[in-house]
Amino acid sequence: MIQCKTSKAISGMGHSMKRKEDIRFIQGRGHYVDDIKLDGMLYMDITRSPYAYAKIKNIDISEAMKVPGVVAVITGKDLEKYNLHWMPTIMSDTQMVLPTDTVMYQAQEVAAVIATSRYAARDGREAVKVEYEPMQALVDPFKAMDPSSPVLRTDKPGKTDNHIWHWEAGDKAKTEKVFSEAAVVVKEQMHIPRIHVSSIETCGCVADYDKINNHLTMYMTTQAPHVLRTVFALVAGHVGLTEEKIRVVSPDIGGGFGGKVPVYPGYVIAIAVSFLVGKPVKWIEDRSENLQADSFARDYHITAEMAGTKEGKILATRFKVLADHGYTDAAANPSKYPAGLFSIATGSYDYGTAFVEADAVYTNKPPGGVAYRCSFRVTEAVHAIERMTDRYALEIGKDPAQLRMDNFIKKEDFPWHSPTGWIYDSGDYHAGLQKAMDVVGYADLRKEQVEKRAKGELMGIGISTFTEIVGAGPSKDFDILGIKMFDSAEIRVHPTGKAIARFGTKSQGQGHETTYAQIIAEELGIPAENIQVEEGDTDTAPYGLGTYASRSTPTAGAAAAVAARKLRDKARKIAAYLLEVSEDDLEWEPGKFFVKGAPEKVKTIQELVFAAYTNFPQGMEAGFEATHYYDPPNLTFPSGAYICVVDIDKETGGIHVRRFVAIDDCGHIINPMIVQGQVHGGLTQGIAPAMYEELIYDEAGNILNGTLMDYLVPTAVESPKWETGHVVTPSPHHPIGAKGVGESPTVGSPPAIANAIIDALSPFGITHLDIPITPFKVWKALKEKGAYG
Ligand code: MCN
Ligand code: CUN
Repeated sequence: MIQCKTSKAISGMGHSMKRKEDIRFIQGRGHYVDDIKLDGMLYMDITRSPYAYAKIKNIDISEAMKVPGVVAVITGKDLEKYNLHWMPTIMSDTQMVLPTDTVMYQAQEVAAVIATSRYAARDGREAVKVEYEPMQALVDPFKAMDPSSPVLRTDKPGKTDNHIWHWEAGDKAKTEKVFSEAAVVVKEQMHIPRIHVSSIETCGCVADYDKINNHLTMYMTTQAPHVLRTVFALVAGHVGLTEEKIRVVSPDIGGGFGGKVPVYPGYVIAIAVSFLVGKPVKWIEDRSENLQADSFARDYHITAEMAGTKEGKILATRFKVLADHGYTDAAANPSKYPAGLFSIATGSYDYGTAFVEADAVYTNKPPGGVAYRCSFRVTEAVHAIERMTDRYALEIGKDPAQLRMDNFIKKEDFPWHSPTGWIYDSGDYHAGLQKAMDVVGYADLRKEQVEKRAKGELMGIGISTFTEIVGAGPSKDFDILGIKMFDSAEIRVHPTGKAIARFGTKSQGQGHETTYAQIIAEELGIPAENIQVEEGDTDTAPYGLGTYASRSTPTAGAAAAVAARKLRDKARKIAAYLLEVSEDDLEWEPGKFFVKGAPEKVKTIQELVFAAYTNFPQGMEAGFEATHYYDPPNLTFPSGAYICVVDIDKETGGIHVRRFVAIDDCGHIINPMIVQGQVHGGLTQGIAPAMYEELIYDEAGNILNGTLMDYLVPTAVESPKWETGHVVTPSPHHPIGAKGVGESPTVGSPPAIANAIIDALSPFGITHLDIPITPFKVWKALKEKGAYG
């Protein structure tokens, strides 16, 4: 199905080339931030709050300063002198770097201990004595919205409630009218739980300020090095650290998953300390700090409604969201989209009207919201629409696969204008679902289910046919703090025909060193093996917005193709000159130009590149380099059809995922093996929130599962055998027809699993359960419905 135009030696698009980066990774030779060791480097550790909400009465650093090796203890009061105790968030809110008087969530940073070794810093951290006056924490977002609740953000002058923002999309009046007239209306209240990425590498940095040259090198775990350089310059410009004096280097990253997009206080403190003491400062989080204090994901409370006919035609949807943002809005959204791309919640279905609204609220929890392969909240949107589609099918007694087939947007109706304002680029939803049904053997499974039900056995089949939206820009709509969302590629081909290419994105494990090389190989015919890809150093890479929201292929991948085509145009000119023909007489085949009808008159790309340095036409610019900043005309809309089969043990509620078939459509595929890896990992990160993961807080705001002993990350043991496949609908506006894929499986799979479990339980009148659906939740629901007599 996947067509390769290039030979294996060139390894352009469609080849399952082995990952170039794995040569170092599998030998333990990756170079991560904690591998960086600089002369005179100091170590930082952070004292954190045991309370979710408390006044700080006093911080006594005297004992900590006595710990051998401790050189300084920094508090909010110290930073206040430099006006560095607060910083802006991506959503134009404010966040404490270190508090001066109040802590707002458990595990919040309170003081930083700087020492000559990591051990001394840790001992010092334990010796910092903080006197707190605990206050009643506000943990429940609904309670926090109540006007009678105390105002949490007393630092904001004039703030009289805990409401952050209201946002809406779609047509409210029209939607209400359709709902009031519809024959069938279904409604569920759902919570998409607060979860946390558990990348193998935690966050950290080495801040290296060189006093003599007034220059900061910031080695750090960031998915967006250039944006952070600009943010640091905006924050520290007033002390003389202007943007040309800052270099951000993001070395190898051991998983990002969105958790390495935000600016964490630890980074800023490390910079401040290095600036003040003139020595490099290393800060590396431990596992519990990462889980308890870093950017969380999701935490959306959704009232979801669907209106339709008795026969199964969807007419309208209505979604009302309460978003628990913690104590500040530090979600890593594009600036104009406070609820991310949640308004894609109309899904893959063709109906006229929808209304989506969201309100965000402050609570005494850590900030975040956008992470964990979410495509800016598409995970929440897809869960809502796919759960409701099944809910509606159940209500009218129609097969959920048939209901979907009857409501899908047809492939000839693309580009399709959604009722909430998106223009879907392409898709073939019928083909995707049909393929998934064929692979899983849908009709036979339904027969088996009938037989099992007759015997009192619980078996469920769940479907999710989702539409994703990835690739931010276009820059006319998408920006981060005003910086427009494009991305970039710079290709430099050396005289011997080998190349280096640099990008504004930053791989955290996605395999960019391989796939970007393959894109360039496809366009120029230079073997991918001979194309060195570099990312993550702001001194060398062209400016870009970074890697998240599955945007690297849609933006920087496109930039690579366009830049390579500029070079091919130059190669054509040189070929015409060398072969003494007109450019029109030349034909291109990956790796060479030849004269039409005379294939023996040929110049290889390597010969043409060499000529660009040695023998080019008079007046032509020397060299073989091109740069492109790509601003996508639209987002790309990957899609998927997932089917999950579960067997449930009625007595214990134990859930066994028997089959999971995932048919993805990410347009043209660059590297099938890498895409399969992305899908396997993404599906595992889908089963995680569906069945295992949730950050739980008690009423006082204490996190109840703040270690990996209690927070259940699925392993290979819990993962079913993923059965994957593809449908290919190229993106019509992307230079190589590719769509992003990195997040699709995480976005699309949780509702397939939830739908399967609820399908199994539906004979007992169970219509919805919130994820994570645990054996206890299943058992409890069955008990409440009288399943145990
Ligand atoms: N690809 C391809 N053909 C396509 C689409 C993509 O071969 N049609 C390849 C790409 O070339 C790239 C990989 O698949 O090597 C993912 O590409 P893309 O979908 O563009 O996503 P990004 O590279 O922008 O990665 C971001 C995405 C996000 S947002 C999260 S979160 C996530 C994910 O990737 N975090 C990851 N996958 C991850 N995988 C690993 N190993 N580690 C993470 O932190
Ligand atoms: Cu929402 S997680 Mo990824 O966009 O880095």
